[in-house]
Amino acid sequence: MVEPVLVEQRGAVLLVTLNRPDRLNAFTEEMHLALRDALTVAVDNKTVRAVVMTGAGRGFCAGQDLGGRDPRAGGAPPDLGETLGKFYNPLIRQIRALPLPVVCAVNGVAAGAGANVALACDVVIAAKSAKFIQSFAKIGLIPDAGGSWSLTHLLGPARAKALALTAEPLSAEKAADWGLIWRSVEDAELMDEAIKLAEQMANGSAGGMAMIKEAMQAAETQDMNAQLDLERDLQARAGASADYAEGVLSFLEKRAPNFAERDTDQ
Ligand code: T3D
Repeated sequence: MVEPVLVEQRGAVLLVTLNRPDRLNAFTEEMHLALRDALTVAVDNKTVRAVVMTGAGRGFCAGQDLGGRDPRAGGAPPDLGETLGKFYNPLIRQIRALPLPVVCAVNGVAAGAGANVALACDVVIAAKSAKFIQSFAKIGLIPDAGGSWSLTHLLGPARAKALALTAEPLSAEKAADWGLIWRSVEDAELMDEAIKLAEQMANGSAGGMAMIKEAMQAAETQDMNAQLDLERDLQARAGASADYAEGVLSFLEKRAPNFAERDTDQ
């Protein structure tokens, strides 16, 4: 059987590849479960300090596999609320709760829920040939997998609504110009750049990275007062850590820091 998700550890980076290239890596139940397992491995294996997610073949992910949604098969319409509740929502929550940086290397078209899974990752880097498409309007659906939230927060309502209502493809370069993603790079450089970024973060303090992610995500919804309190609490924890002492010492001694291994609670 062909594995729907490939997992390879490269040093401290876990490379997770959606692997249904003939369907542009569209999601099936099996692929959801395999991806869930891969991300669980990333948390459980303390030698992993960053994740890179990408797609096999010419696409990143075309969202839900519509082959399994053929109305000609007859019967009652599928309960899409159930699919979201069982698979997409837990996936988006899992990515955001991961105490590790997740880099998404968007290697080609990212459509429907595929686009929004990419946008849920911490740092999104895309090949210049890649496109982001909120395909939902073409089939009578609404942006899911967190898309209505991510687009609105990252772009503001004007651009978010237009992308959702028109389903117009957004090029990687424009996505970067608009602040939807971190940056776009030449196709041939994508994986090297994504791995380099992940290694850079993997070489940082694991506890620090987890707390940065927590703080930045909290800022998406909290007001300034609440955020100031959170910064105080997280910084108190960070300041008491061995990694902070090592970071300062390495600066003073003009050498690279040697940060601790990931704790069992990270
Ligand atoms: O549970 C639920 O259903 C709720 C959750 C919903 C979440 C969603 O994601 S709904 C949105 C689903 N996705 C889409 O509507 C996108 C459908 N795909 C496309 O519009 C186009 O394929 C693309 C714009 C993504 C790419 O176009 P293009 O011209 O580069 O490629 P293509 O020729 O259309 O696709 C290549 C093959 O992949 C093709 O198969 P073939 O003809 O070679 O045998 C195509 O049918 C297949 N494919 C692409 N997307 C899907 C797919 N097969 C199944 N499901 C897909 N989503």
